[in-house]
Amino acid sequence: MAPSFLDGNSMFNFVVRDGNGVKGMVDFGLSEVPEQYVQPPEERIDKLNATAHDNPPIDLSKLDGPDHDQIVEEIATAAETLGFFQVMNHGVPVELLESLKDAANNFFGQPPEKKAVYRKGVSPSPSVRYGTSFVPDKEKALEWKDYISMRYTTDAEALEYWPQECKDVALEYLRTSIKMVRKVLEILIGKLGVTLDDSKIDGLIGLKLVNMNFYPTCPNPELTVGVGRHSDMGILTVLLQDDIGGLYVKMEEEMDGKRKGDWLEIPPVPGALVINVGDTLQILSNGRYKSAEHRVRTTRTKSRVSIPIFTIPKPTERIGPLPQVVERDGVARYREFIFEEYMNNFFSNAHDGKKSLDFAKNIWPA
Ligand SMILES: O=C(O)CCC(=O)C(=O)O
Repeated sequence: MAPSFLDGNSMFNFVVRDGNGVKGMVDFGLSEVPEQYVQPPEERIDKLNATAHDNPPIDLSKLDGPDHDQIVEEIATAAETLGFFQVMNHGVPVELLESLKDAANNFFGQPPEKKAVYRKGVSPSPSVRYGTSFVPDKEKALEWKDYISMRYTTDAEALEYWPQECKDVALEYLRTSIKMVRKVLEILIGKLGVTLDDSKIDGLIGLKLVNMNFYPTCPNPELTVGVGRHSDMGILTVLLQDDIGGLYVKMEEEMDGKRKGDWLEIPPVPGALVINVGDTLQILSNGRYKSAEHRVRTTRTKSRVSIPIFTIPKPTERIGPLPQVVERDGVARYREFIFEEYMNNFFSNAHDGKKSLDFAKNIWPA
């Protein structure tokens, strides 16, 4: 028998606690979204009022040729302005990108009980978590999204515990992407006039999460969000999106005739990957690189998948603006902290734009 989605408690229990996810609810056939998914007007996404970000992907293969310096400039400029850019010839095989989207669709296409085994508290490993929305217990309106999150520790652990439907491709995606992340990070740190040794870089991207997001079809896309406004907490995020579209980034500054506060859509480009700056890189650079506020809309007719890799510091890492940058800037815009504190704060609050960065703001800059 179909549960009552009109009753808030039974809907919440069915979707969140029992692990049926938004997909489980949609599969029963819904003509309108439950009230708990209706966003306040200021959070709704006006599809007709957004412009596409039409910059072509940056060709990373040119880093090895005569255009090296120009490509470095393009990467740094994108990180300093929008905090988002797309890349091609990134070293992740294009066939793997297709297999990843298939694997995500296969995983979420399974019956709810197959996914629910990975819920928090019952998952066979603390590094694998299936869930829905971001922090459902704290959100005023829920996000129209289910996800599986896989934290990398070792290959052996991943092969033992990550879901069968996606573990091989997810591991290969991580292996190939991480080389590119290192390269891009070294370029960005280098543009700050700083050199970090390998062990420091290892610490800054020591925690890696491969997530798969599934956005089921939605009867009221104009009232809901797939993911609410937020920035990512780590260093750099790599994102594979399918061809549905719906990822929007907020302009931090006026640029190329677009106004501060405007939302730009990052259009799907076959074979390309999206890269974005996270809060920690903004902090390390003392504010020069911008962690990008972004959000995702839902769609009426087709479900969407996206597959981000979040590169994040080790929880024990001491984070703060790089001393050489502070010396040059004459001011430290952020304070120092142990990364675990930042992470705990991030995961205990609902998405709220770039508010996560307030945790690190220096109240009295030196
Ligand atoms: O689905 C997307 O395009 C973005 C996903 C995202 O922002 C996230 O998982 O934090």
